[in-house]
Amino acid sequence: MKDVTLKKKCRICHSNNLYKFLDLSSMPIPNGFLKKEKLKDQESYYDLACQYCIDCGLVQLTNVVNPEIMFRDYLYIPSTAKMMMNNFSNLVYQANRMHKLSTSSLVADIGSNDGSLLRFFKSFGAKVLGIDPAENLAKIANEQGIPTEPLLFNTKTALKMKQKYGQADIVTATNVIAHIDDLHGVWGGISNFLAEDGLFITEFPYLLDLISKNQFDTIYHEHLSYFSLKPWKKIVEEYGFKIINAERRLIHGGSIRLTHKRRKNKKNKHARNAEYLILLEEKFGLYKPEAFEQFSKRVMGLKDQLLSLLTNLKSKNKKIVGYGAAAKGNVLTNFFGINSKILDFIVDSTPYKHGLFTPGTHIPIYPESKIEEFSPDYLLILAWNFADEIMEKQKKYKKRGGHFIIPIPKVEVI
Ligand code: DWN
Repeated sequence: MKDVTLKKKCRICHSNNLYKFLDLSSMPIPNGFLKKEKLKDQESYYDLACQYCIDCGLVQLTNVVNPEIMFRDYLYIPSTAKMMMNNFSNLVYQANRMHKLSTSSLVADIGSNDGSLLRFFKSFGAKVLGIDPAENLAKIANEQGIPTEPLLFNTKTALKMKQKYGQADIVTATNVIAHIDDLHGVWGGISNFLAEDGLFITEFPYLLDLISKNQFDTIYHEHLSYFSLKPWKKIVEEYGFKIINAERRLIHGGSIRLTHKRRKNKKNKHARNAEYLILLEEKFGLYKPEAFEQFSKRVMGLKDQLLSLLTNLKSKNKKIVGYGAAAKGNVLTNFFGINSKILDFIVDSTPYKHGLFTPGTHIPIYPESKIEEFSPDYLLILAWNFADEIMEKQKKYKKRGGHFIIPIPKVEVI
């Protein structure tokens, strides 16, 4: 596969009736953190822009970057943020309530990363199987007792898993379905691999939250699709499933968790809460191009506001540090042109990111403890989805007269 290919057809309905909006210009892949010795090397930049399918409503990127480039050696692991861990345990508790887990149950997680979610399922006694293309993460998961196959999940690899492990009682996929180009291949795989009465539970950032809360920085090369329920329902029905529960979650700025079962016949209805959310999407105007035009305008407004605030602070010799070396933060800093002239450095709780530099903007990343030593005047919270937890953690900094800047959904100084 080439490094990047143009997406000319909708990945759900195959229509070519696509409407482009929000061009975020060309930028490096969002988790492409750099070692110091690599800063002088040429970085690969790829266009980042969105398009909306006029026929089914799916929002997707105009380009697909080769997954081998982004995921074969993947640096992102779910942060150990309390909110993240609570969300995982809540998902497992709900799954167990809907489909009693026992020692004979097999739970498979697509995009299992380092096995964080499966560890919760394992505590319920279930057999677990991770499926993730990142060989570096599969190795960590296997060493920690979470059997993991370093594979991209699709119809072919799903058949291999079924032959090797039998059918799964529960298949989960959190923050991964949006990363996969071959959506029909995933659904084909789920149809093969999931037991007749099995549950498929997926969770991904929700387009209604993204658009209504100006979360443009969650648009990046890893996220190929931005789901709302109307287009999602279409592919669910095509593979003979129905949504038995649809629930909005706070994680990652606003996600949606969908639980699916096979439907007995075409008359089977989706859960009322799924149909209700579709009404909400239509009421918001999510299936009219105007919603995306207004969204693009709001993003440009955010850019002006944040840049004038930061420039003004720098003109007064204020020290500003970024908080959270997040993929979304790399989109915001690259698109807004915020580099180490504005942010002295970024702090992050993830050990492997320490000593690395952000892709494109080359801002150094340090442990959170550097805040005490450097005592910046402002902390720009790039991981705004964890702002409450971060501000709680940095109470002392605030007491010392420090300020926080939260860029999304609006520029706010606290
Ligand atoms: O889909 C994806 C989303 C769900 O997560 C992945 N493809 C990539 C990733 O995006 P992200 O990097 O924006 O994810 P996070 O988990 O929102 O990033 C948070 C960052 O903030 C982490 O690097 C950890 C850091 N952090 C911190 O430094 N101190 C987080 C907390 C809570 C803290 O207290």
